Amino acid sequence: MNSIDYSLMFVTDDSVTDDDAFFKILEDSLKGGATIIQLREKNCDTYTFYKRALQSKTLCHRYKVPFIINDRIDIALAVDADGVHIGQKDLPYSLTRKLVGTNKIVGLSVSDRDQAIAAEKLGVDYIGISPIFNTATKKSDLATPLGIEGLHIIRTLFSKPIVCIGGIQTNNVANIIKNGSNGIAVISAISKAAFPEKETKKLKEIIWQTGIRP
Ligand code: TZP
Ligand code: MG
Repeated sequence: MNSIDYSLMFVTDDSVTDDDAFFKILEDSLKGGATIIQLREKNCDTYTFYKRALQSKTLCHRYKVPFIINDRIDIALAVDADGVHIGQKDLPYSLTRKLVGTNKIVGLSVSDRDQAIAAEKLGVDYIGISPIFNTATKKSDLATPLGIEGLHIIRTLFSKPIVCIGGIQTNNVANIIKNGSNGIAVISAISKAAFPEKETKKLKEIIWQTGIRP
């Protein structure tokens, strides 16, 4: 999929179990200018995931924002999402691509240089540097943070868009963008903000000021 704006990805917060609160935050992020949405659910049953995916996709498309699904290719196919984001322990990229077809976005998390080299060879649409900084949001299976130094190295190895995730807030966005990332992916910066729409606008303004102009 071409010409996707990866500059501000909001990854939904699965700790928000109340649907009204969940969709209010999602819509606030869209009003604030999130450029792509990733639905991430680690704990709910398939039916609940599917229902959230359907409603989220409708909302995202109302704002003309692409909508992708974390991990679950079956759910992405079921709701005809715009793509999927997979990790190193999900179905392999080649199989994922075969299942979703050539017109969907497929992003892959990478946690070290070898994974970035492999992602370049595979031709994934974008990579998520995971994590760039430490975070309390993802408690299990979190690799060592790559930091700005790791971002520098990976930038030389991967030619397509890079999105960093983990511990990103308004105070460290500019540094990430200046050092070669094409965007940021955040959960708590938006979902835990007192005013998610306002916070999204702040993040967007910093990204804009730092130089990403889609
Ligand atoms: N993958 C790596 S870090 C992370 C995920 C899903 C959590 C990011 O959450 P936050 O709140 O933006 O640090
Ligand atoms: Mg995964």
